[in-house]
Amino acid sequence: MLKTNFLDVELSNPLMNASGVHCMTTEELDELAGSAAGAFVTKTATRDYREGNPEPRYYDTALGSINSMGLPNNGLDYYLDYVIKRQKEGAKLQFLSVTGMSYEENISLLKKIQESEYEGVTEFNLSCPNVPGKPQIAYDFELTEKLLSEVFTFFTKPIGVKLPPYFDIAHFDEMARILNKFPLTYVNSVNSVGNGLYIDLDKEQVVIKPKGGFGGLGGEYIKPTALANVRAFRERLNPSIKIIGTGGVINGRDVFEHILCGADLVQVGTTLHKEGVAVFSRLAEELQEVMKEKGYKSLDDFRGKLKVIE
Ligand code: RRO
Repeated sequence: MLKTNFLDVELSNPLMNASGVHCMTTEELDELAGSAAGAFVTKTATRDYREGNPEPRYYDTALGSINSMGLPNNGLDYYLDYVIKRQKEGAKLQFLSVTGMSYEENISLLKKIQESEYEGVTEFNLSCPNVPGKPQIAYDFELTEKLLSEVFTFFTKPIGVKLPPYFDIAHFDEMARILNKFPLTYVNSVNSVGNGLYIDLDKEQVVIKPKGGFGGLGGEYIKPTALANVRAFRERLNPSIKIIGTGGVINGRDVFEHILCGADLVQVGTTLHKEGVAVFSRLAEELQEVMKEKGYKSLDDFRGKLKVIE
């Protein structure tokens, strides 16, 4: 009932982790691979190991989460070795997330992947909100176009981009116009809503240490923004570009809504962090329940079929 195809690989369901959550170490990745998730993505890797920002740097709130991890990761080689090893063991579809600390690093990371044995998907993260002094790439439209133009002179493997949320119709139009120029496998909307501020009222204090408490928001706060981005890009992107919907998935109805807006796959961040990998079987069951109630037999029966009021 929940089966779905991505790059001609049949997945048991459309659920994945969102990059950053439960995917930093091979132990965590093994747990994802052994979970009910249809696929998984690795923590965004830079060229070198990074310690990340000082702790506390992730905080669960009643309605979601705020984080300023600052790209802690074990370096590209660690994750590339992991996915290549699994590929040799027969893994069919994996997602490797990367971002560079500079323009040149972005190019060299992707060249390394291109030249490697890795045959899976690359998720190019253009939207980390938490590295002090480094603006989110995809809020700079000119830079995004220049970077992707160079990437596609040499990169021929499947690749998608992870985008930040946009909040203006003109920005949906302009980013979609740029993305439609390239043979992207998919677009993933959205990364966390950047630079929110959560306050502990008793202490009259912020809850995370980096950047004076500013951090990316996830969870319930961001579902309407995530759905708007999925819907807006589905309406604007070439049909060949798939969409991964990320943001505000707490239950099976949220997964249904992402798919109704046009998502091919749906990622879970904050709720995975709160519940662990058992979240995937719960969400799969809940999604099936919603579909049963509505009389839908497959995801294609309702994907992208959101109605508007005429
Ligand atoms: O590591 C992080 O601080 C982080 C990243 Br790279 C990202 O893309 N999104 C996010 O919320 N945190």
